Amino acid sequence: MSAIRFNRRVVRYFLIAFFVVLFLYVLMTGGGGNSKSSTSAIKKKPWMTTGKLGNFEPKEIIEREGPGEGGHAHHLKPNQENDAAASLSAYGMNMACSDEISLDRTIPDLRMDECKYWNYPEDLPRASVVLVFHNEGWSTLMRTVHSVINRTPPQFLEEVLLVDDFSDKENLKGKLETYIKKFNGKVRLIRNPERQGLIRTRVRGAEEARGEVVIFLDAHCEVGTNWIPPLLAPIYYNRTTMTVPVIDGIDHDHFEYRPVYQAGQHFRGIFEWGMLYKENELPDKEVQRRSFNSMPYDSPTHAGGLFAINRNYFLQIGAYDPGLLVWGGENFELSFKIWQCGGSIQWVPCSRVGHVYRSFMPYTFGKLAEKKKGPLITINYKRVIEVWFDDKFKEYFYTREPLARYLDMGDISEQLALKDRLQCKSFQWFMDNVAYDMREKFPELPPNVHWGEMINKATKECIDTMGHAAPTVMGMSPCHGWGNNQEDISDDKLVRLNAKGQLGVGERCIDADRQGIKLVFCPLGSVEGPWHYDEGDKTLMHKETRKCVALHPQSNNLSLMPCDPINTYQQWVFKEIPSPWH
Ligand code: UD2
Ligand code: MN
Repeated sequence: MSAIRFNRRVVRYFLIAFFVVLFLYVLMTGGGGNSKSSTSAIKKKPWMTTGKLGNFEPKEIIEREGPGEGGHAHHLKPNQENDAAASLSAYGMNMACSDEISLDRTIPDLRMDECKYWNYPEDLPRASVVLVFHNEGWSTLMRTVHSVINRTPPQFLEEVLLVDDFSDKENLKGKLETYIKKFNGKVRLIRNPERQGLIRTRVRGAEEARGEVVIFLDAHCEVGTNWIPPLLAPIYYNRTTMTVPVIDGIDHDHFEYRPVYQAGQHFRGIFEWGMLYKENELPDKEVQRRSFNSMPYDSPTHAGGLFAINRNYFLQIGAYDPGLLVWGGENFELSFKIWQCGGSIQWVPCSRVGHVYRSFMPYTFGKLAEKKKGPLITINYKRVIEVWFDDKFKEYFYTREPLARYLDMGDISEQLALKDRLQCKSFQWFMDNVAYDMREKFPELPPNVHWGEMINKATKECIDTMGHAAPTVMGMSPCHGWGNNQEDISDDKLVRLNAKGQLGVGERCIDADRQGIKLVFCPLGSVEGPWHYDEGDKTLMHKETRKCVALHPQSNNLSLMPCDPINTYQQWVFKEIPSPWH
């Protein structure tokens, strides 16, 4: 009996010891427990072989002669000026010029030198490159496709998926179907039966894609040397990481390919409180976190157009809010959602993609916009902030865009339920841990003391930017001038005076110098302003010079004059603008 019991005890001790050792082994090799990347231990991290080219670097550098080759500017002949002007106004880019440049043109390798020596695992996930388009020009669309086919190792490219958002241009119909046959199935085309806008069209692209990863690009891009392995690698280690290439600029007039940032300088995506996309230099903390300056780094937001994400993860987190319409704000929705719900966004310096920034938006928002009262992009912003911001931060948005309070954003209960279900963190957490560098540039906003039109007592006219961009002098015009431009509610006459004496119009500020009263860039990182408004006298005094804003009766010009509180040309009243969208 006792011998058997003794043996059992030995076996039991042996088993316990065995499991303890096994547990420690698993713990030490990182094979378990870490929910972020449960298999990271067996996945080899990218490795640097200084002096020896990385495993996916092209073996030879291709050089070609011809218009636009090497990413050089291509200038048309003087007798082509009409074609150039016509295409510029139809597409927001000079298609006449683009049409003369090869679809296979070469572009310069603008990566940091270090990038050439990184090696990546051979078993990275395969990607569907998804291009959504609405009435894009043929040659810029196809140059995007060609550049992807030419510069992506085939083993990583599942397909290029073209998603036509109900274009009506003739050459995007049958001709396109015929043309893509030459890619032997690598390029696939699907079409929306109705205009859906870029946001919903991208979601459809993700749903239809066959790759493990989807990479979205605008339909007027050119991908750079060895662009794909560095984008795929972070996702391979962690499926909740979304990656973003560094975007270079392609000139919309002559198609020169050039960097947007100075060599070796890193920026990351943030935003200002009116939800305009902004960038900030990479904070020291992030620089120091990495052993090489060419390594990916965390970014709070992204510009929107170009990124890679695990397809299932994207769909699991609800892709984009289906209530967002056509264009704008989706980049913030995805950024906040990813960070607040446990994922991350990394910008990847070794992956570069060029994008044609258009001179203006050549398309309208179609039927989807007609159903809406008010500016559609601001409605999108309102949805995004109402879902993802904490109450305190929502106020900053409404301080910066007072008219947004009146907008009907539709039903957001599904989005709030999703946020709950995914147990997402607060916006305060996001600001403290991810976008902690934002307050350097865009500090929290003090409330408006007044907002609306700023009316002169003598002439009953209103102060106005006159449609000019800063820096410019402010002018005067008849009041009630808002609402001409439905796309943009930061109206030229919508002025805000904050509790610290800052006078704002949209994202700009009003200041004064010898030349007059001016619209200027607001000082970065400050909400303090130069003004003191006297509630009794209705004068607006420039604190530094102690002079007052005065309207000149003859010229109708604005300038600083010695204060004269009984002079009605120096008296100003603010009148809130009632909802323009009943
Ligand atoms: C930026 C983004 C863009 C998108 C947008 C905000 C970059 C480089 N670009 O504007 O990707 O995030 O901000 O929403 O970050 N399109 C459609 N249907 C439409 C309208 C557009 O399919 O109804 C396509 C269009 O053909 C293009 C893509 O969507 O391929 C992006 O549109 P864009 O190039 O006009 O946007 P962009 O670069 O001004
Ligand atoms: Mn674009």
